[in-house]
Order: sequence, then C-alpha cells, then structure tokens
Amino acid sequence: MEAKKTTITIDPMTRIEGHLKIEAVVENTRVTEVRAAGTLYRGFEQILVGRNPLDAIQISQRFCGVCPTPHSIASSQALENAFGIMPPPNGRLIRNIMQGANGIQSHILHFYHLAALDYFRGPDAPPFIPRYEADYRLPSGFRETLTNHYILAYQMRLKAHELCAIWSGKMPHMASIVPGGVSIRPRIDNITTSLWRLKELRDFIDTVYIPDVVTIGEVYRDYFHLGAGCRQLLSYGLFDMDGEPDVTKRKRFLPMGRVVEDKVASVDPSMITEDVRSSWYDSPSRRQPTRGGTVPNPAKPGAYSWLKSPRYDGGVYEVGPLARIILAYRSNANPKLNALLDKYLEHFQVGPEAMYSVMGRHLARVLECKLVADELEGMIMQVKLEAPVCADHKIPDSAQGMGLWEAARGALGHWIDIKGGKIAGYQAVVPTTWNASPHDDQNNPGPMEQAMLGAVVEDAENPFVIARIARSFDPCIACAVHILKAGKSVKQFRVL
Ligand code: NFE
Ligand code: MG
Repeated sequence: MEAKKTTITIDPMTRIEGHLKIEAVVENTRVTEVRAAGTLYRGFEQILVGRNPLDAIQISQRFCGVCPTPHSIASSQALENAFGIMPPPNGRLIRNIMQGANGIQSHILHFYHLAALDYFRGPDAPPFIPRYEADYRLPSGFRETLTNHYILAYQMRLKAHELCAIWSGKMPHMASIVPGGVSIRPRIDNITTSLWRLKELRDFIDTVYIPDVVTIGEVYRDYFHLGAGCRQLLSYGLFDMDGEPDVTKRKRFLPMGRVVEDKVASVDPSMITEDVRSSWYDSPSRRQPTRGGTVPNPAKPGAYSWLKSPRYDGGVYEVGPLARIILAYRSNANPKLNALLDKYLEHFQVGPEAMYSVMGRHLARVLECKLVADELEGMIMQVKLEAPVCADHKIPDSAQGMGLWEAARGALGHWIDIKGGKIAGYQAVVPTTWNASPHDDQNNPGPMEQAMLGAVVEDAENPFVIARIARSFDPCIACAVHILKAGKSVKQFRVL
C-alpha cells in the first residue's frame, strides 16, 4: 500500500517567544522529516561592531525581553575575560540574585502563560480563545483551578521582576551590570525587600507550580515517553560560587559539563562551532565563535532558517533545564536535587531516561525553579553592606574575551574581539540556537527537530502533538530585524 504523505506547516507557532515555523512530513501518521525555522533575522552581532566594548552589555540585553539578565551577565563576563578582571564576591552574589530572579520569572511564564494551555482548556473568552481542540484530559474541576493559577502566575512574575529590579534598577533591561561587577551598592532595604518577595515566590512554587506540573504529568504520563530528542546534553553551569578566572574551572552551583550516553563529560569551549549549511548566511561554516561571521543572504539555496546550527565537536546537543538538571543529577553535584528528582521519578514510576521527553522537560524546569529559589535566600544573606561591588577596568587596545553562562533556556555564550579599543567582532550563541537549530553540515537535524521525528500525528489538520513537543523546549527566537519580501501572495497561516 502506498504511504500517505502529508506536509504540515505551523507558521507561526504561537505561545512561544519569537517567530518559529515548523514543517513536518507525516507518513501514515508518523513524523518522518522535520524542518524547524527561525523566521526572524537577528542582526545584533553586526550592530555591535565598531562600538565601544562597554556598549555590548546594554545592547546585547536587547536581544530579548525575557532573558536580558543572562545576556548582560554573559556579555560582562566576556568583557571581564578580555580585560583580565573578576568581580568581587558582592558583585558575583548580586548578579546571581538577579539571574535567579529572572530564571524564576521565566520558568513561571513558560509553564503558565505559554505551555499549560496545551493541557487544560482555558475559559471560553479571549485571550483563551480561539484555541485548537486537543485531548484535554484533566477533570473539569481543574479548569477553574488552573485558570486561577494562570492569573496568579502574573502576580508572581511581577514579584520576580521586582526581585530582580531591586538590584538592577529596572526590568526588563537592566541598568546595574557593569564590567567587573555591579553598580548598585547594597542597602539593608534591598536585602529585606528581596527576602519577602522570595518567600512569596517559594510558597507559590511549592504549593502551586509543583503540584500543577505533577497533576498534568499524572494525566499525561505518555508524554514521559514522547519527544526524546538527541539525548546529548550540554550546560555551562549556573551561578558563580567563586572568583576563579578560568570559567571551565570555576565552581558553579549547577555544574558545567555534558551528558553523552548517560555519562558525564567535560566542556572544552574550543570545540564549539556553528554550521550554516541550512542557515541564510554566506559566512563560512563550522567556525568557532571567535572566528565566526554573520553575513545574511535570504536567497541562499538550500537554507531554511535564520538560526545557525551550534555543535560541540560536530555533535548535536540539547541545552536548558533538562541539561542542567540531568547533568547535576548524573554528577551528584547537589544531594538535594538528587533526592528531589528521585522523589518525583518514583512518583511517576519512571526512570531517569524518561526525563528525555516532553513531560521530563516540564518536570526539570519546575524542580530547577524550586532548587534555585531555595538557594537564593542564602545568597541574599551573604551580601555584605560595606564590601565593594565592582573591580576597576581599563579597556585594552586589543583583546579577546568569552563569557559562558546559563540563561533560563540553556547554555549561553558571548564572544568579543576588541581591536583599536572598539568591538571588531561579536558572536552570541544562544540557547534556542542550539535547541531549534536546523540540519547541520552533516545533515543531522537539530535537537527539537529530532524530538519530533517519529511522533504520531493522528490528524494533520490538528497537529497539537508537534506544538506540545516544540513548547517543551521553551523556544525563544527573539528580538531582531524582520526581513520582509513585498509581494502579492497571501500566506496561509495555521495558528496553534
Ligand atoms: Ni529570549 Fe534566552 C533564554 C537567552 S533564548 S529567552 O533563556 O540567552 O534562547
Ligand atoms: Mg549568533
């Protein structure tokens, strides 16, 4: 019998950040080919060239309104690496607090305002309609509860934004990150007002967010066995715990490393390259970010995405909460995390391998949120009122620097090349570039593309399974210049 072959296009994918298009070939209900495309051009790397290096911290934050905090930190770390300085303990701690607050805000945003509506039917009123009809399995009583939590989650995000802004001046886009540390001097009221906001957030995570993820996980247990992806994980590690200048040796609360075939491996930043075979760029392929280029060509034959394909030693790697949590778990880096994850694996009657899945990503995200929120209190209490917050710097005439950090969505790297005291080159390799990357030079699909292969789509007119897999990665294709082609054709949109 001839196979029934259909191509499904979801463009734009809604309830994510930025502009993502998914094209999936379905043969006899199974997904056999996927192309994930970033349809928004990010021109920031060129905008930075020729400017004062200090501008990078402010401009690179504008990559995105959800994750300005990690961009400003990665950028300042790249500058510090180039200048040969490190922040004093107070500067390091205050950055960790801002990062923690931003991560908590981002995870709550992703679960309640982007992903949860994949699993529960919201009220029959905007913004909850129009919606697609999926297999909404929760008993009807949960509809009201989750709608209330959806609204409560906005208030919690406000608290998390405030927790960050107490130290950053404002959110989004922060004023206080500077090379060598931060520009805010701690006062007793910064500390006390941070603590009570954190307490409310911790209560919400413990009594609302975790139980809601567990409730959804219980009725969608099959999603622990769907959307595995590439099963290779990469993390640069979250929160600096000491002032070691070499980032690969620095102690981090969640470690730097990789997981390959369930074994832990180290990270050598020189193994990171970006392929552009499938990307609309004419710059050379498989270049390290220190030598990378960004030369757009929207007419490039065979290309289908504005995202490049970051690879580690040529291999495909997933980044994000799943990578951080499984790497920490496999490295026994944090006994509290291992106990927490074991408790929920037992609850769901699955092994750690089931974390490579749609529901595994949601579970990793909420457990990380708890772990980070619990850890922040100690960091806030360690801030010293009279101690320095920043090291002095001098802009060198010529230098290179690298900042490796974690954003909510995963491993984030900024690379700067300074010549004549100005930015000569700037490359950022962001989490969603890894996760939503297109096919690479060896034709290997990116992590999200791989996660969709083999998925069963019963109704090509309503491919909600593909949307659930995409959203489990919390993709963000953010913040740059649209490329528009004027023309008469009217595009057909499927909004999921
Ligand atoms: Ni725009 Fe971001 C995060 C970064 S993108 S949200 O988290 O860096 O992948
Ligand atoms: Mg880049």
